[in-house]
Amino acid sequence: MKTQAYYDWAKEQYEKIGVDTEQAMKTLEKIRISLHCWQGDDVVGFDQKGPLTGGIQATGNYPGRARTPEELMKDIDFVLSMIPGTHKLNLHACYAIFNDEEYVDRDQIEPKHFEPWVQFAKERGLGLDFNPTLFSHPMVKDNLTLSSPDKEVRDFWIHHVQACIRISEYFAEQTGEPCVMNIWIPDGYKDIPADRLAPRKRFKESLDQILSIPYDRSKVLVSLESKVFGIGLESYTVGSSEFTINYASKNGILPLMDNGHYHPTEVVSDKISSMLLFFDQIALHVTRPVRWDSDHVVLFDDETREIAKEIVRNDAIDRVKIGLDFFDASINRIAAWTIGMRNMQKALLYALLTPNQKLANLQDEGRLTEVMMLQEELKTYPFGAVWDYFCEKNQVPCGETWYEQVKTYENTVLRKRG
Ligand code: RNT
Ligand code: ZN
Repeated sequence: MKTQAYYDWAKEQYEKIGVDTEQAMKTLEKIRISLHCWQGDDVVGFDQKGPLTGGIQATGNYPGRARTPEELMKDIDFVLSMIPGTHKLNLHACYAIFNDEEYVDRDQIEPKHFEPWVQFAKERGLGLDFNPTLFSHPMVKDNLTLSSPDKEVRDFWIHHVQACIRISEYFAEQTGEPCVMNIWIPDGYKDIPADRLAPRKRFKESLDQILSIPYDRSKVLVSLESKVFGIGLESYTVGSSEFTINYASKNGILPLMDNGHYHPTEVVSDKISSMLLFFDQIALHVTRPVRWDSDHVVLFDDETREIAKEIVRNDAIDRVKIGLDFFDASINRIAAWTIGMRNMQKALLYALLTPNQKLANLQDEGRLTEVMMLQEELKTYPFGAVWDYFCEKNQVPCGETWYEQVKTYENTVLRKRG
């Protein structure tokens, strides 16, 4: 068989440089990536009808946006059928599922409002991650939530995030796997603020109050995501990088780095090693910023590969919680999800097929010409043959063959949606 023959040859090539392709695939099979539910419906959710706010934007109006939980679940199922391995599903609080009579506001949500998602996850062996939704809601006043000067606003959101901790704990209990619960707030100012300290102080106090409720820290891994700016929030964000790293470090929670949330020439790949020296566990949102925090689909590009290398060669696969965070409404959403997820896996496989120890030794011996030479030669190694074999082994489509199925799905399912 073609794939097998190519693989056998590729295996030999990698063996010559001391790389065990079998071991690489075994390791990759176990890496669970958190698939973000929000690519399927342009971050709208089911608990409100308003626009997406909070300084984030999904652009495009490609047909087929999932409008109901049933549609979103059907789409996710289809995506999962094209992705090797078993993963985690990342939900946002705004994806609560209400029967008409039982609608409650975000400060009142309970595990029961996510019961269909828990069933969905359990039936498929998926883990669950969670996010409080502090945007697209009337209680976001003047672009502020947990840092608002208005106590009523702060309290509403404190109760929301506390409710989310209880839901996350329920997810962990039901799935038997820890739930990463990521807090991101949109809070900030469009123009130069008069006071940078007070909002951050209020945010800090809100977080203290949130984390003061009892919960099992081995089940709920609370993370805090930083950001440098948002649309309409260009001059100042309350949850800056320094704020979140310091807060996470002092309070035993995880810092979360989104690679769209830094200045344009700053790269998350260079930050991971430093963070690993000071935190047991860290979390990532892998995305692709094009000129700004645009949340384009993740590609098999230099930075994604470099991020993957940092996770793999620092022996940090169990310590780095990988989640995807992009939302492109301008192309087929199923394809967007599939491309991004497969690319994250390809990047990890690429890292696993790198003779990392050999390269590190060359660096330590000062043989930097060889480091460059080998890193460049590796780029044309038969990586694709191993990836195809991995897909075949995991009974998912090889190469571009999956796209035919997506086209059929688009014609028979997506284009029928209003
Ligand atoms: C926004 C953050 C945040 C969101 C999701 C929907 O800039 O990246 O993670 O994208 O929570
Ligand atoms: Zn993010």
